[in-house]
Amino acid sequence: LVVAILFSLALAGLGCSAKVSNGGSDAKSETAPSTARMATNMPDKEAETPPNAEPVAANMPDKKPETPAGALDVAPLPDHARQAKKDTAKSLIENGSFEQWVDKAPQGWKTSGSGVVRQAEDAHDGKAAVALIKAEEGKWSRLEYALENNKDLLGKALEVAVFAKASTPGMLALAIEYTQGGETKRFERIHPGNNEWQELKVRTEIPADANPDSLVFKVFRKQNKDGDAVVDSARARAAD
Ligand SMILES: [Ca+2]
Repeated sequence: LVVAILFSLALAGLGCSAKVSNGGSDAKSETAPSTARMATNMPDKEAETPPNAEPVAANMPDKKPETPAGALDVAPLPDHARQAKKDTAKSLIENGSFEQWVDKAPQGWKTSGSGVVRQAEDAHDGKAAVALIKAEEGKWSRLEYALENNKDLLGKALEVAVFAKASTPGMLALAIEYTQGGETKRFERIHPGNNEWQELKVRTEIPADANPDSLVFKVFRKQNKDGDAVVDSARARAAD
């Protein structure tokens, strides 16, 4: 009897342990599928992410070309700010607005001959400007201002500027000229000829051994070109 009781207890013990082990394996098998579902969901989410990421990445190159254009739009602002500074600096040119006239030429200015300039009412500032008239065949019309007694400009940057309006491409130019060792150096800017007021600006380093009395601000109307050419607001200054 004792053996029978012990045997049945042992069987009961095995049954219990068998149940526990079954329960344990059931619990594991239940959690396993959900973990697997989680895992399968994860790749699905990741798969969705790249399509979303791609449009963003695709937008980036589209935006990049816009940025330089935006930068160009912004660029004039610092220029204007610098311009405001320049305007407060004293210009080396008197009567740069061409408001004062003596006989038939702007006071303080020289021309390449009589009749190559006339007073114009189409002014950029003030009430008057200078129109450069077409010269005789093969000759340029020239308006110039001598920047004399400016030894302190030697070895420094000089900046000259003028507002100009020209109706023909390649017709009107602004230049700085000086001589160095007997040789004439010229740096110029040419108006695009779109018949709109445009600032022409030339900046150059004046060599220390340049002839200090040779510095000249010049505006040229080139030969054999028809159309209108007007200049106003001439300035020259030692640049920073
Ligand atoms: Ca003027």
